[in-house]
Amino acid sequence: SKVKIQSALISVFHKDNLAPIVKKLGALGVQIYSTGGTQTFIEELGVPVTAVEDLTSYPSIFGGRVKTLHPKVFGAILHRRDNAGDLDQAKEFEIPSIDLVIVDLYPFEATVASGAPEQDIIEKIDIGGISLIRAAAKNFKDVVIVSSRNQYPTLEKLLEDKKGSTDLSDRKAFAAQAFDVSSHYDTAIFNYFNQDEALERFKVSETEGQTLRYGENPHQKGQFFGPLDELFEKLNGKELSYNNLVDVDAAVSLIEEFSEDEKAFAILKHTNACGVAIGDTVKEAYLKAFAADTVSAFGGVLVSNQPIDLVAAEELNSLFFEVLIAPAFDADALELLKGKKNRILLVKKQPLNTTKQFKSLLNGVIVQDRDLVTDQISDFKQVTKKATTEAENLALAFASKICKHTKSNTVILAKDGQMLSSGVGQTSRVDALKQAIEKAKTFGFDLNGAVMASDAFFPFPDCVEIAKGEGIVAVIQPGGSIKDDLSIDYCDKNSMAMVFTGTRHFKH
Ligand code: 93A
Repeated sequence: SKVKIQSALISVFHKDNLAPIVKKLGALGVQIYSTGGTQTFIEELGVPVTAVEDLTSYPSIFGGRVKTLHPKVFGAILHRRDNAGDLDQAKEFEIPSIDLVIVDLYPFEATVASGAPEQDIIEKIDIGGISLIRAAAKNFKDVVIVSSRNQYPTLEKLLEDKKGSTDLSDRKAFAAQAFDVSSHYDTAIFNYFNQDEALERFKVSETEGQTLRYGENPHQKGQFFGPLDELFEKLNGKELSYNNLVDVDAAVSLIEEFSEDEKAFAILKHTNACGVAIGDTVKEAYLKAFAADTVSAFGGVLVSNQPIDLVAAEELNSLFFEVLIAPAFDADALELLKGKKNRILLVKKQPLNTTKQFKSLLNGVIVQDRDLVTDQISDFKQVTKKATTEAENLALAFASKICKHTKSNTVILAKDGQMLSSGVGQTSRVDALKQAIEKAKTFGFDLNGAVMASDAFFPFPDCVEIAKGEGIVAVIQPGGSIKDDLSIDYCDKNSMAMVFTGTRHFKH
């Protein structure tokens, strides 16, 4: 079952890294057939090559759509070398043998990703190349199929080690990869054609949506469906991107937790707050929010529930941020902030009054009620011997509001009206707490007298133990673990106070 490569068909879109292989084949005396651009490339290397047109006695037609699609080419690949009937027919129709096929397909996926128009994308559906791959892989008993540039190093080594001879196991391994390449290629084409159907499933049409510059990443297309103009007036800045919209939603949802008599300010990155504070003025609230994480704030989405005045704007102006949302901007503040033309300034005109949330997953959608529960001090259930003080209650209620809008698992550390730090999106509650402690220290906070909020119950007493070690005095959590008692006992023995809310605020 050894096959000595005596002839090859090479048809590749990308010519890079092909030269060493062509030279090796040339040196081994392999007869090379090739298509248009590849043929020119091989000729330029000074290696003898036969045009596939000379084999088929047919030119490349229809703008290259039909180049290799011909019985002489496919017969040369597909006839069974150990079948007398096949060999007779090959002779009768003057069909040679091709023992090696090297193909690099038209770059369909890259063309889709580039945002090219439909006609260009359709032209990049490779027909001849994919057929050559399938044919050669089917006949792996007699033919070697190299179906991607990634396989050049393997082929090179084979040519070197075995001097053009191949074993059945080599050819079968190449065939397996060939079907991997062809199935991946066809899946990409299917996905492209299935886009409309996917939209239909969600009852939206691409023409109705607002086209975004791109989706979450530049290679993803994106659209927004919704009444953006009803919610916001844009006073300045570039167009809102997909990620901006996601962050603006998170920012607005968080700030709506605060009543108008609390001057609140929040800074968000990737939907999580890296700073939240209430202050006597907007400027003070901003500075307290910024202090919690002066590094993450760079490029953030900022939000306040107060009009932005000039003194606040003067502070804000020195920060590079993407978006600032507020109920109003004083004229002088606006003029200053408009100094940077990309900076997005949004006036929030009305509350988010939807009560439902949608998320696409598993080819479907899940719908749920929005989490509209804000933990109220009047509902706190004191579970420890030591009761929380009034000041602690305010800090706990404040921290709990942030918890609710932060990716799970989360732990928020706060003091007075300032978030000191957060642990965000961790796979364990202990990790969330450890991250929060580490961050608070990085930004120079003393956790003595601080409070801790957790979005879900403590399954073990480890969190309160660690918190105690840092000087945390009061804790808010929903409660409901079968081991609640362990956390409560620990607090009782260590003069910590804890309240239960009965409401979990997971955010996945
Ligand atoms: O348009 S095609 O589907 N029709 C064909 O018959 C055909 N044969 C090879 N595209 C075809 N190819 C592809 O042409 C190969 O897969 C390769 O990507 C490309 C190489 O063209 P050239 O050698 O002219 O640069």
